Amino acid sequence: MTDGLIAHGRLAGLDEITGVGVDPARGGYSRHVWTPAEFELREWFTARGARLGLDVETDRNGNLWAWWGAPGPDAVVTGSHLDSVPGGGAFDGPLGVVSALDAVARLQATGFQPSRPVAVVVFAEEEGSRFGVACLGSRLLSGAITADAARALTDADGVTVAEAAAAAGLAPQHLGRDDEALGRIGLFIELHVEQGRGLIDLGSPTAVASSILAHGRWRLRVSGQGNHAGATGMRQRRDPVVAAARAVLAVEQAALATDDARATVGRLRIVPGGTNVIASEVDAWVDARAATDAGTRALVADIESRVQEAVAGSGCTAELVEESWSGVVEFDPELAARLAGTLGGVPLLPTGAGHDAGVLNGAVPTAMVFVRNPTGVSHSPEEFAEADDCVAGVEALETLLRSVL
Ligand code: HGY
Ligand code: MN
Ligand code: MN
Ligand code: MN
Repeated sequence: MTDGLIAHGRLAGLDEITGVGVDPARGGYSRHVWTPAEFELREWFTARGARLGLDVETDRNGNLWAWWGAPGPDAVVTGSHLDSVPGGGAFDGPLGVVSALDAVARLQATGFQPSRPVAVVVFAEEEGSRFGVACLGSRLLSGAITADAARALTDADGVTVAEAAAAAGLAPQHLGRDDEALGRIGLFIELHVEQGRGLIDLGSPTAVASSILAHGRWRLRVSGQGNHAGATGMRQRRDPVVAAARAVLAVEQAALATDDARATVGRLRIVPGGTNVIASEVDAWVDARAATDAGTRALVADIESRVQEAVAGSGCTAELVEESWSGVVEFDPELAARLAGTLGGVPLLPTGAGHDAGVLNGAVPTAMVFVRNPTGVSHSPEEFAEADDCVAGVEALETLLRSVL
């Protein structure tokens, strides 16, 4: 039964937001927390929830909760996020939110009466694209980041989380661990588009998550001497862009030398950034991931020493500072196996991508469902999921909700 689920060849909910946050310069979507595009998505979510008779509330950390029935303890919560990376795809985040709403709609359409409270959740700033720390909303909710640390984070324009939260109508002094909201979650199930090739290789439209790589973000600051591009001879320079280029190669070499490790520099900031100006400073952000916490720490230590070696003799200095950390996540194997069994024996699949479900895993029972991505590409406009697979995801979520409600 796909009635009403599909519009223009994709899930109707995704179709409704297809024009929101389009980024013509980068391609894809840029939907960053508490920006006009993201506010529009929040309004869309509230209206769509209202169409299903759900009461939508915003918690003190800016996460949205759409309640089917009265909010209460031991709730079954499902959902994901609506924000994106810069120039991201249409599915990472929104697929889980739309599928959750569709699964609730299908339960309602059959007259199903849940035995426990049900909520669809939208977590704020999952990508950390504006303030640098991924899963900020779920970290604040669960206390995985302190309120003080979160309030002080800044965006590229120097706006703090405290300022942006206040502008969004939140009380910045009330950001932080939310025992009331956390205490209501009896089970959280996040559906997400798969971000690699796992389900292509397995030949399955869906899977249940088994684990997430350890990962974190570090800021590498390379400092040199700003100067004139024409008046400064090549041997008189302390050019941090050249030193940073060598440092980026060192990051790659460290990851290549570690089994199953990944290290990425996807963002650079050159100060002051003029064509005829030798820069004074470069920030390069390093995303590093590996199979274990110790392996990831060792990878970062190796990156640090290779970077120092790479910049030695350049007249520049380099400093690596941790901005966020997520330890390896092992989802409850019994719960994962039970849910996979409920879905008729779908595979269990590890992932290298971080999720709010990973942050919440230590605090509440948590599971994830992945939907096949035929491109194997994510954090890019090429990210995709076939309509049939999206419907299979909604059906899987509906089946899981029925089995626990
Ligand atoms: O960066 C990540 O792993 C995730 O997609 N937020
Ligand atoms: Mn993502
Ligand atoms: Mn995501
Ligand atoms: Mn001049």
